[in-house]
Amino acid sequence: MPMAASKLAAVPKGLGAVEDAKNKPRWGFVQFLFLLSVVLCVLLYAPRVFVLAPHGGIDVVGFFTTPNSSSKGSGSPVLPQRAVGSAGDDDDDGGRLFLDNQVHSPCSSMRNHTICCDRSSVHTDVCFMAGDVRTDAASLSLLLLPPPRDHHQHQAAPPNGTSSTEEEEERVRPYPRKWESLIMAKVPEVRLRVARPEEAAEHRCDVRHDAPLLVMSAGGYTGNLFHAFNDGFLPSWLTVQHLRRRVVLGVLSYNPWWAGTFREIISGLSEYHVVDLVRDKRTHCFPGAIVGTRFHGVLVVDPARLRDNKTIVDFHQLLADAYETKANKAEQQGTSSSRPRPRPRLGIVSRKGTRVIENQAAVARLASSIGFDVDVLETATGLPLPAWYASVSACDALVGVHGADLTTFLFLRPGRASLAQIAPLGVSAIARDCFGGPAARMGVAYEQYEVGVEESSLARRYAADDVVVADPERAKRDKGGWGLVARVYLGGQNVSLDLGRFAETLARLHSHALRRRRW
Ligand SMILES: *[C@@H]1O[C@H](CO)[C@@H](O)[C@H](O)[C@H]1NC(C)=O
Ligand SMILES: *[C@@H]1O[C@H](CO)[C@@H](O)[C@H](O)[C@H]1NC(C)=O
Ligand SMILES: *[C@@H]1O[C@H](CO)[C@@H](O)[C@H](O)[C@H]1NC(C)=O
Ligand SMILES: *[C@@H]1O[C@H](CO)[C@@H](O)[C@H](O)[C@H]1NC(C)=O
Ligand SMILES: CC(=O)N[C@H]1CO[C@H](CO)[C@@H](O)[C@@H]1O
Repeated sequence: MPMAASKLAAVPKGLGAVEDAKNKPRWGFVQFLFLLSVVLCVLLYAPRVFVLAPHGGIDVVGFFTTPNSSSKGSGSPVLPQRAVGSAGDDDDDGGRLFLDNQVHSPCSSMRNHTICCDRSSVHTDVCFMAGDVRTDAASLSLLLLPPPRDHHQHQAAPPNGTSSTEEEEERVRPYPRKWESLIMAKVPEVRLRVARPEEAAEHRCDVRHDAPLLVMSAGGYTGNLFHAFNDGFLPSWLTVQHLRRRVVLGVLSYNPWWAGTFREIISGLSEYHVVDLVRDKRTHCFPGAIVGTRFHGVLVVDPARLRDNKTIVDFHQLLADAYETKANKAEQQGTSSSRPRPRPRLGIVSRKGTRVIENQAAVARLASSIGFDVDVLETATGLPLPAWYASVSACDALVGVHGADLTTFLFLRPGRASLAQIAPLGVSAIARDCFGGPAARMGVAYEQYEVGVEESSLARRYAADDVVVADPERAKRDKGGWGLVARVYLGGQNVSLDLGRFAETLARLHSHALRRRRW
């Protein structure tokens, strides 16, 4: 049910997080503002499935992936790869490892047989282990075994980041919402330490992997589509895309729902079977490990922070590669030659319960009269993601009221498609931050349709001079703050669009589609 509308019932959890933060004096004002803008996405997309109770008995679940699909230069069986620029010029035991793809990270030049943690981000902690890494399921630990004695030499600590000695243990909760203590408390803590040489005997490898491990969480708010991407897959991709699928996903809060719903994306990140780190009691051995994921902002990829300058368009390409079957590729090519030019296609994201477009049928007829083929995409039907991908990627334009389902803008074709987000009263800024900016950065033409008082169902409930409808910004400041947003603006508002005004938006989307079509 990934597309399901957010459930109001779960909202108080997110709210609690905000109010906690507000009452604690240790939070500075700037941090508070920052929290407001980001925490709101939690309010909006309060999860439908918090952490699914997994059905027992599954140790390791395999995903079929195409063999040999990742390009690989050398014949070396072992990743991490050496850093491209320095390969060969540093041929000793402590050659540079390329686990960390982030520029200016204290860990980007870490040496073999060390642990390095980058805790500099307010969003996330990420630790790296280079060398002989072994799992210890009983203590949810990763052990770094020291190198064989004849190679042993003193390893210099990397600049900045912390480097463990044998006495220290690093602890990480691998989920990029470090600032939000309520949800972080539900993410298991993974322990990392350097083992003593004699411990090797108690931790013999049951399963040897020739690719490094990424420890990530399938829990947190992942039951909700926005969070599945914003907190889960996009951060994971940021962290390991440079390894080109030669990375093993070690998953916490593993559950079959997650594995099934996101099967294709999981295969796009890794060519190996997923390891359920909590339930799989075997000792797995890796040539390195990354614990935790990077975070660049709400649905943001910052190319300047990645050594290979990747962008959100590259993430879109992962989705396209994951979901585009040969059949629908052929079909898309077929349209150009064999059929008459079709009308541009408009998808209307259709919610249930709240933030409903009450005159949706009239809007669909209007769009058709303007020249679109209209596809109404119902969000509450439990349609699998590949089917969503097929529908949305076929659209030249997408319209919908603000909500987690609009995360599917990631499926639109960059450089060609457009998105018009309908922002109900009181959620204009949230709409822009959560999807508007991200869509524009992906090369999707973006327009935000601000709902007027007369188009909002709140006009039926509040007098025209009531501050709730007359001045939502002031109402949020003066009356009930974010509780008001969750209860009234998000949870208690439908819209009925002014067809005259919305026609102008549709006309712009239509002419954009005509300008961008290839044939
Ligand atoms: C995959 O690679 C192996 C060795 O690199 C090779 O023997 C095998 O034929 C390849 N399989 C495919 C399907 O290309
Ligand atoms: C790191 O050390 C291990 C164990 O000594 C060795 O097998 C591996 O090749 C080293 N990795 C690199 C990239 O040098
Ligand atoms: C990334 O961008 C920087 C600065 O524009 C450039 O110097 C570098 O060559 C680029 N790297 C790659 C892999 O494209
Ligand atoms: C919004 O529309 C839905 C579906 O028609 C309805 O169930 C709900 O009560 C409406 N909400 C408001 C606040 O009018
Ligand atoms: C945060 C921090 O400690 N930054 C230091 C990282 O290392 C460089 C030099 O290696 C210092 O200049 C920074 O102050």
